Amino acid sequence: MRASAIAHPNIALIKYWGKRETATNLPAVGSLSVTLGGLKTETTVEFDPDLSEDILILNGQAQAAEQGRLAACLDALRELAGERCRASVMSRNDFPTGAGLASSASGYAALVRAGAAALGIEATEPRLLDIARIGSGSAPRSMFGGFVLLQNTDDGTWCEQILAPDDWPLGVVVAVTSEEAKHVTSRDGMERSRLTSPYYDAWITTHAADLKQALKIVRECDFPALAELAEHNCLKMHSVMLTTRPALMYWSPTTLACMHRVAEMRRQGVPVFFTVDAGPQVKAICLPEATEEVAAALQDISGVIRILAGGLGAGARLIDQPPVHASPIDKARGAR
Ligand code: 2P0
Repeated sequence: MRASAIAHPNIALIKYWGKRETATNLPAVGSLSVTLGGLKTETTVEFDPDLSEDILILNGQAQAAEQGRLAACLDALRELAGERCRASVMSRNDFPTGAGLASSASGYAALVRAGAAALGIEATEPRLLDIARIGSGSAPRSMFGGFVLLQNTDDGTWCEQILAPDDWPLGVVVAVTSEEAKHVTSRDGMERSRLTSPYYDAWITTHAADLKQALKIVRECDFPALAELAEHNCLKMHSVMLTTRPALMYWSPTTLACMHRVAEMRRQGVPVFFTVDAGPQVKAICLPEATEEVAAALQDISGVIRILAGGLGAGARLIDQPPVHASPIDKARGAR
């Protein structure tokens, strides 16, 4: 009852911010993302009759604060499989955690993929997408590769791949401007925005048009149109964040410098646009031939700690060998 999986984080070009139901973590709006091949989470899940509680070790550290979301996800998997054993989850990210790089999306996608396999649940079981969403609203998107749509349905959500990574190859350059975990989680920030931002209703009511237009643009592989729309949607989300009380100011001065540099490059004809999530990192999306030039330009900006670059990646998948973790069970027991 053990399996390992890899998943990549994803970056939304049309963003999700706000929930229509908190108990089941249903988003208020749909979203469209790209899966990032350059960053990864590797996770081993083992169900063990000797464990008395579920345990998560992330990057070598026990994660007690994550217990609620973790147990909720694992409970849903256990219910699906008719299993009762608790599980140890050993996970590792090769990029900063909880800093606006969607580590919870890749984390819960890898957990669900590995956990389902460990319990003998088919990878095609559609309820796995809902289970991933319990862990993180953006996690179902990391179950797929390339361009991914997560849309609302009458009673839930549906997630599907729109284009495979090779259908429209793009480069993604991440400028890391801080490796600290953010002060306000996305989950808390979204709720605060819903309750206090005067722009929240406008965000919700204008969102469906953005998503519809983005789908058309992506299917036509129209880069200039995608650049304009994705930056608009990103800045609209940040307008909601900035007008939340207390304000959610996820940008640093370096974030803003990177955004200006990307805008300047586009004016000069480089096919690139920016997007920024609930954190200070800047993601520059470009045509593959511009990747090196974009990476070099952002690397030059004072305050940029490092550059992570890659292309679009595949969806969550099993790996044969568990990542190099210490014995999961021994370590988990030691951490309790
Ligand atoms: C997104 N973000 O669409 C948006 C843009 C952050 C800004 O999805 O509460 O960590 O677990 O559903 O998935 C981050 O949200 O939050 C997110 P929960 P999650 O990528």
